[in-house]
Amino acid sequence: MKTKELTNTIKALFAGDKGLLAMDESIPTCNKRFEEAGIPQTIEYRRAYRELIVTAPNLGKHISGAILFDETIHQSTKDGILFIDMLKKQGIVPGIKVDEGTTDLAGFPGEKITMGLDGLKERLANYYNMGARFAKWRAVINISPVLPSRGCIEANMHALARYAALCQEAGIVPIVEPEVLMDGPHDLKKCFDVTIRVQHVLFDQLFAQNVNLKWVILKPNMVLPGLSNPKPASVDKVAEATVTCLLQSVPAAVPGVAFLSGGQSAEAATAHLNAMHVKFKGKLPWALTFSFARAIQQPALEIWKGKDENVAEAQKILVHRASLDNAARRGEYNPEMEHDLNA
Ligand code: 5MM
Repeated sequence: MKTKELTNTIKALFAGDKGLLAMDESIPTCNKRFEEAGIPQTIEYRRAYRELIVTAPNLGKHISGAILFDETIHQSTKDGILFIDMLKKQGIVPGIKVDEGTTDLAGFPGEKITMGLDGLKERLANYYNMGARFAKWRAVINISPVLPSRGCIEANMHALARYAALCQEAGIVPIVEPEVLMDGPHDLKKCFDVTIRVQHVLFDQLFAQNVNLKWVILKPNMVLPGLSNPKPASVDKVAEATVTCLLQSVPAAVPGVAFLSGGQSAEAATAHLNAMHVKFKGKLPWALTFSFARAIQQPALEIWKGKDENVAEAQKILVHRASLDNAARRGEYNPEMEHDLNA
């Protein structure tokens, strides 16, 4: 096993106050975001958008690793530089999403299973040769009055553990992402209960599959009330519930936790991460950072609108957003910093 390389990748990904940028939207998800922003949904617009991201000046000061999608990892800037090389130039470790999306889980109406284990060993070897040093696999868990089922949790966490074992064997650090979705009217306590249950099963499965936790990154949801719950939770309450949940389920051997944003606004995701650091400073056994997609990209995407003349401004917004998340990781974020583009 490439143990030294796995250790170096972990060190690079959690360096300083940096975090990860998830830019691994599949074609349908990227097209959906483009459609909402009035941007044409073509391969060239997707390439141009990813070029905007990887060439953003100073992105590497704030972002330690970027998760690419299969289409993106093969693409280049208009000057012919592979995105993966552009990221390396910025000092950003390239990563790759290797799951193949979700499908209905047979026997469990309303629940999903993530696909992609067939042929994964060979795909990982190819991605490693291309320069990817970490990977991501997302499992999706729904909450309803009767969900999630034990069958869904166990099947998905088993797949995550099989993926993680294959990654480590290939010299690639696995990000394991068990996402408990925000959809629904459930309250914060329900989200807490489901998230902790899912994570216990995940770590049990990782243990069963001989995955070494010192080379694993957990990408969890924050503990939040459902999107259609009329009672919002305060920033402090979310921070407290989320970290309490993690402290009760994530072994200290795990080097780092990097949150997904899950549909929160960029400001809310940053404020929640900040409150966790303020409240639990010096009390956490793992690094606690971000691996946001929408909460970093959305403001920039809305400025870009698919137009060349907006690229520089969109890049500025993108890098500023990442810098605010760095401040949150230090527990030094303040909403007033939102308006200071030089912060
Ligand atoms: C939950 O989605 C991940 C984090 O993104 P947010 O911060 O926006 O919640 C993200 O990495 C996601 O896995 C990718 O965008 C790919 O999603 P699809 O559905 O296209 O595979």
